[in-house]
Amino acid sequence: MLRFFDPRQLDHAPERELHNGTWASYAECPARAANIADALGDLSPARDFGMAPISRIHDAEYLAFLRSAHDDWRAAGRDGDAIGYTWPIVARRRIPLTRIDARLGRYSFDAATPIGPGTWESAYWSAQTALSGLHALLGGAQTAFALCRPPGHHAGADYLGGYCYLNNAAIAAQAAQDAGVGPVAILDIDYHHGNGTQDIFHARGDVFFASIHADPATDYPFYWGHADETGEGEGAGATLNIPLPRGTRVDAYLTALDAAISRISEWSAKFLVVSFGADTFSGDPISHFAIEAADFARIGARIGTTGLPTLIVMEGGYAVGDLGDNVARFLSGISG
Ligand code: Q9C
Ligand code: ZN
Repeated sequence: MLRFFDPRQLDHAPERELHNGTWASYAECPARAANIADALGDLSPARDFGMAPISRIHDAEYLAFLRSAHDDWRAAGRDGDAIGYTWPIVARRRIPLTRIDARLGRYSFDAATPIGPGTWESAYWSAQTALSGLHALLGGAQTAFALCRPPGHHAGADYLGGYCYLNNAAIAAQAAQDAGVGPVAILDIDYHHGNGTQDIFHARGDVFFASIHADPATDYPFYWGHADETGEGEGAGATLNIPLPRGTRVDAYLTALDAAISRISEWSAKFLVVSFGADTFSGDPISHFAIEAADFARIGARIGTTGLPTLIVMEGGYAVGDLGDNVARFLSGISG
């Protein structure tokens, strides 16, 4: 299977995050991608498809904010990574936001997602890596793996959060749709609900979004991912959420996966984007499912049975030493 990666994705290296009320070292670290890259080997570099496909998903003002946020932070006399502290939940008005702190709040939904000097560059190349995987599929490949980092599925059209800045899977899905290979379905199997992807496509009937994730009653991102979120307007019925309890093991997981896959084929998808998080792993330090290393091959194999051209986009997974092995098992399962 062709696999894509750009070393500029390693420039993003936040020092710390606010975790359960205390500062912790940043879980979404460059070593994650390095571990996967080492395990897979033979990575193709990303090509530069420019800003146009990113602008198909993200709001222009958000992109301008993200690009300059760290410079603006420095200009305000701050050190370290930029992070917000005030969120406009009761006042999302269109007013000039002169302070960088105001913009950080306006364009984010959590305090887990700092912006450092290398963040834009890494997020940009992470998106280009996803687009490079798509390009291989448009050229006739059956599957491709995009080693995206930072991840993307928590980022919405105009907000960052959950270690995510640009929604790589959504950008690639839109580009696939624009290239005429759709209808596209996105299957999100990260431990956490893909709220950004869901928001982007929630009112659209042309892209199906299915997610299997930890129940938001107990787990981040809390406010999205409940089973009754099924899409709205033209997108009514084109969103499927399957929340699962903490402690879920592979048998229950595969039952949920089969349900998601049959909905995707009933919907007559012609192209699949998989948002793959290895944070469903039993050894993941911030997650609570009980998927074992060998299970990843079974999960991959089920996805392979769709027979659809499939782009796999890397999302989360924080057991750094096990990541490459888990990803390799998943990909070999897909390839059969
Ligand atoms: N105590 C992805 O897997 N955690 N993002 C916030 C909780 C954020 C996970 C701190 C988890 C985000 C792509
Ligand atoms: Zn996750």
